[in-house]
Order: sequence, then C-alpha cells, then structure tokens
Amino acid sequence: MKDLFASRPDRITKHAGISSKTPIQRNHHPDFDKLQLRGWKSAEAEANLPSAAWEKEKQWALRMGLTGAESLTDKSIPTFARGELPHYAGINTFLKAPYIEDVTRVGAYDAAVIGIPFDGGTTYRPGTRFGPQGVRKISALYTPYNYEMGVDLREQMTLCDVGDVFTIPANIEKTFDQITRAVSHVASSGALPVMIGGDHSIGFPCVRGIAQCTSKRIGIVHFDRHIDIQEKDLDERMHTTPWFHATDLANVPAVNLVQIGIGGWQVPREGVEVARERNTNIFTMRDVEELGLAETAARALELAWKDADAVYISFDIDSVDCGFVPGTGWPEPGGFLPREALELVSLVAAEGICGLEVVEVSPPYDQSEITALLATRVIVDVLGTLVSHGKMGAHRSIIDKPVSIPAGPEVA
Ligand SMILES: [Mn+2]
Repeated sequence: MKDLFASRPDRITKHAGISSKTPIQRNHHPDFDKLQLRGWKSAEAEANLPSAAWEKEKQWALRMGLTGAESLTDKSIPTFARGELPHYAGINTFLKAPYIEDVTRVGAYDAAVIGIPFDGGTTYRPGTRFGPQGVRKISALYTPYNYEMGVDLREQMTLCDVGDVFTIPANIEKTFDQITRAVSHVASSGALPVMIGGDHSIGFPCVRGIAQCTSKRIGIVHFDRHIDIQEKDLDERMHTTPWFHATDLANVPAVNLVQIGIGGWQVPREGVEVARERNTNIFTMRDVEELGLAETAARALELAWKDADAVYISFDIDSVDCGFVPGTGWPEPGGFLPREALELVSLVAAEGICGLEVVEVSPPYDQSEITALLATRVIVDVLGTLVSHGKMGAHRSIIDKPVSIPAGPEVA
C-alpha cells in the first residue's frame, strides 16, 4: 500500500506547544488522498450493504410490540421494546438474537450461541457460571454492523441463542456429558456452535461434541496464558486439563493443537510435561511479539490445519492482560492488548472454523462489565470475519456423522 505520508517534510517547529515567532508552515500534501484511507473506504462500502433484514425487524417489532404513541415522529418505534432497540431495554439474548426455545429448530440458523454456565472446574476464583448471562447482558451494547469490516451480521447471516446447557454444578462428569450432547446437537444441525463459558474445563466436552459428529480431523487454536493440558488437577478433570482429554480423542491429534500466549507464573509443570510428550505447538507472548501478529497467525494456521479438515478456536479471556480483564478466574499480567487479541483471533478465523468457545469470564469479579465486553467482541469479531471471508457455513462440510438426540413427547 502506498505510504500516505511519504512526502511529509520534517516539522519545522522545534518545541511542540510553544509558540514561535516563525509562523508554522502548513505543508500542502499533493500525494495525500483521503480516498486511500481505510476510514473512507469503509464509509463507501457501507452503501453496498443490504438493509432488508433491518426493515423486516422494524416491521416485526410493530407487529409484536404494537405501534407507538401518536406523539412519536418515528413511526417505526413500537410501544413495547422489541428487537435491537433501545440498547438499554429488553430481555437479553446474545446480540438480541432470537431465543430458540425449541432447540430442534436450531438448524435454521447459520450460527447458534450456547451458554455453558459452569464453574465446577475452577481452581481459584469461581463465578464463571454467570459468564453467559454477563456476556449476553453487555452484548446488548452492540449493533450488528462493524464499520471497519464492512459487515452487517443481521443482513449477512442468521444467528440465534439457544440459551444455556443444563449443567450439574456438583458433578463435572455429568456436566461434561450434558455439554457434549448439547454441542453435538447444534453441530449436527448445521449451525455453527458458539459457546460462552463457563470455566475452561468445558473445552474438552465442547470439542468432543463436534468431534463425534465427524470422521474428519480437527485442529485447535487455543489462546491462553495457561497451558491447560495436564491430566488431572485436584484429583479431577478441572479447567487446567481440557486439552489432555481433547487430544486423546481419535480425530483431535495433539500435533494440531496450537497454544498462543502461554507464559507467566501460573503454568503448572505437570502440563508442560504433557505438552512436551504430545508435541503440541506453543507460542509465548514473546514469540508473538517477535514474530508479529500476521506471522504468528500464519504459522498457527499452518500448524493447526496440517492434515486437518477443520479448526476449532478456544479463547480464554485471561490471554489478555489482566488489566483489561479483571473478571476472570486466574488473572495474569503480561498478556495481549485487546486489539492484538482481536486481530489475532480474526486472522485465525479467516480460514474458517468448526466452533468457537470463549471461556473464563467471571462477572462477580468484573469491573464495569469490561471483561464480558471483550468476550462479546471476540465473538462478534469472529462472526464478522467468517462473514467477510465467505467462511460462514463452511464447517457444515465436515459433519458426516450427525447425531440424533430424542426430544420428549409432545405436550398438549
Ligand atoms: Mn487461562
């Protein structure tokens, strides 16, 4: 890309902010063209986005919520708040997506958000059982449109919220079985499973749910400060263990596990030993710094996709510097800046994914909902990236062993 500022001469003011007798020269930049800025291109791109789904939503809101008071000028405003607006109102699903009470209908959507309220795998601060509701609540802040990506999720894909998995707080193994069953149902339907944790123990049953619907090989890109690959912790399969058990699955080999951001003083040596034995791929934060984001993503994709047919993203919110994510179970300084994390996860998602989980958001420890807000961003940025790269729906091709879970009898 052309350097917009290449022709800029040295500034003539020696002391910024101090007035000089010499008048400041304002140089004319003949090569500067605002039309070259991404900022302007994005503004132009918006004109090409459709708005049919938004028009339909407004009509639907009037039908569901009744027409508004006569004193209102905007006749699209209903009496009862329905749909996106206003952002402070409503019963929140993720991004105000339709709540699918009847989960047998989930296959009608491109992607489905699944809440997994479980913190029984936590080994320090609990509270992630409130993660799904925390993320849903602050997700109401967002519109479905992203200026820089030039995408409008409402217009270009369909999203639903299936609500939460019925977890069993006092039993990790029963909870894992419930999670696997839920995720396998969604994956089999053709909707992209998007999980909101919950602590990181859910990584294993989530991947198991997708893996059992396919004969294909799955790679994992795991963003974390922690290695999470020891066999047991405190005598159980806790949130420090998901990748040991996931990479025991026949079609989820450890050589396709890519772990990005690992480091600091909270990495148990038991896990390091397993990572070494199983030959996983580990990028520390320093590796990321030295390689740069684009090169890190390129290498991560190469490793995760090597002889694999799909890639799953596991995003632990604690991979971000704890100054930005106070509401998490094991806060650790020195992680990603938010925009680094968002850029990296988008670069990885651009090749397509078979599932996404965002874990370890603990609203009771959060401040001003900033941790939950960043988790929301990870999800919408991944969805936006899938849309803008034409990868939404690409995961369907690997589902060759769909499961069928019986529903209860009809209720009169
Ligand atoms: Mn972690």
